[in-house]
Amino acid sequence: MTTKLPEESIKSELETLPDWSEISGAVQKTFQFETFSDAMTFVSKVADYAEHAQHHPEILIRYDKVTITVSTHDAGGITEKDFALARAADGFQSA
Ligand code: H2B
Repeated sequence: MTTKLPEESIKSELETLPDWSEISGAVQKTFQFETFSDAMTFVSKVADYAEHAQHHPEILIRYDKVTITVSTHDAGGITEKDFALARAADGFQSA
């Protein structure tokens, strides 16, 4: 069972994740791409990860920008699963 992280753990995790921030009980980042097609390739990778991990973020696509927002509904807050998804998404951007 994944448990909700205390605020100090969230803060220290965020220090390791450039441009991710805590907003309304979730973690969020907006990724910028050169083209809509690049943005959609990224979204597809995040979707594959989400299905594999059974952990699903909110995904907002605005042409060449993608905003990922994620919290753990089952735990009622931010958990290690959200940071694992954040790290994976950062990896997909540079892939
Ligand atoms: N995604 C997110 N973001 N939070 C959850 O708590 C969650 C999920 N729970 N995806 C998963 C699905 C759970 O309902 C299933 C049974 O694994």
